[in-house]
Amino acid sequence: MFRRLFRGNEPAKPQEAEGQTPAVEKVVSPPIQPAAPVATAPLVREVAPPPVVAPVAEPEAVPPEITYASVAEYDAAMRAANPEPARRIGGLRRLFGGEERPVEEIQREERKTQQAVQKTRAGLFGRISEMFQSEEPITPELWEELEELMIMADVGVDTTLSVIEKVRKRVERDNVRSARDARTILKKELVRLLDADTPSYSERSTKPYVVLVVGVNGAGKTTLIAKMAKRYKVELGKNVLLAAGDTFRAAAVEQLTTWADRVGVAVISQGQGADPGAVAYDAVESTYARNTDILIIDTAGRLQSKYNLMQELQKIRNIVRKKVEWAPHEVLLVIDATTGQNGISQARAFAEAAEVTHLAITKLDGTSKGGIAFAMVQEIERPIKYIGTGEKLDDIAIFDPNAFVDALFDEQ
Ligand SMILES: Nc1nc2c(ncn2[C@@H]2O[C@H](COP(=O)(O)OP(=O)(O)OP(=O)(O)O)[C@@H](O)[C@H]2O)c(=O)[nH]1
Ligand SMILES: [Mg+2]
Repeated sequence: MFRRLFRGNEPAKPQEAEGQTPAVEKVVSPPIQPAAPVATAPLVREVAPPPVVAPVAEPEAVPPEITYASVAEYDAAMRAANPEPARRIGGLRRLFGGEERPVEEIQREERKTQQAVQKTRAGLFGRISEMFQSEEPITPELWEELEELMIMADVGVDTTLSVIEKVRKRVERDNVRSARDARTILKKELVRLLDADTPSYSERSTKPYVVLVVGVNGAGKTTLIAKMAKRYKVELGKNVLLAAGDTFRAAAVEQLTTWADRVGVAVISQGQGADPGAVAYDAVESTYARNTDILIIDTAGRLQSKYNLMQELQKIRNIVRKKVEWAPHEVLLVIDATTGQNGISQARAFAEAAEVTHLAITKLDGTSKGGIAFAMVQEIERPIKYIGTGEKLDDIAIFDPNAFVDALFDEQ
């Protein structure tokens, strides 16, 4: 935030624009606080450009003329000056993590969502959508059939019953006659099911933003990490670092490294059998030297017992938090949509072991039972952040409840 002092000589570097301390300073002395202000000179800056003494001496004593080039820059400086507390958000259509996203990005992801739920739409939800297009009056059979289809689509019995109950009540209260007129009410209730609160930090301005990825083996964690890395790097222009915290499975490190090479991001690893905590430590340490914006930590899906799992995830968490305030900012629980209701108890075990903040549902492209998304949010009480829409690097979409329900009902 003292960048203004240096103005005119040197354009703000990107990391400074984000309100971050320059990399060099971080490498040398992450734990050291800047020395007390030298009350003297307003002319702190060296004559020569090299930043030898630079950041230590520039504080508040100097004229408060703010020369930010733009509002965005000012915002970034303010954010840096006031590290943001955990925020709770939920249900905002165009916002995720409190951040607005470009319209093209949203549209692109809505198309991917459409594709991902193709099978679900062609099957169970397509049938529901058809039923609720009819101009015929609502009958008790309509509700029965809806119940059956939703349960078949993996929405889960309890969730299905409670949704139908709510829709029925609204329909009665508002004196809705035809199934077609009840369609909007049903869709609204379904969107509401996908709404859950979570502590949330800005992935665009928190640095480093640390993501811990957990979930049962084979759920699609490593693949999702590669997809996320690409999105962060290409779409958000972030400097991404991966940590190979799955030291349990033989080929896990190679798999992550291969993906990382393809995306063009760095990996911190120590090989199979290493202590995942040590890998996490190394990784967080090197975020300073590498000027990392986003650190994503892979973890093992398979551990001998829930106790081990809990120990291991807790350990990684503590190590990360010691180095970076509020980290991990995101604990992403990856769930394979094709495992259906069986996946729920596994997901629950992970949610208990790690303090999960968001869900990712993978392989939605491979199931006609996309209703699992509703069941998972209800069960884990966390929002879905990503969906996996295929096996390729670009097969990822930021989840949007409205877009998802629209896609299930074949509406855009
Ligand atoms: N169709 C489809 N396949 C996916 C998707 N995500 C992952 N896969 C596939 O699922 C398989 C397992 O993915 P991984 O990323 O290795 O899963 P993991 O959770 O890291 O597994 P472990 O490392 O064993 O714990 C791979 O064959 C992936 O290609 C998806 O969104 N759609
Ligand atoms: Mg893996």
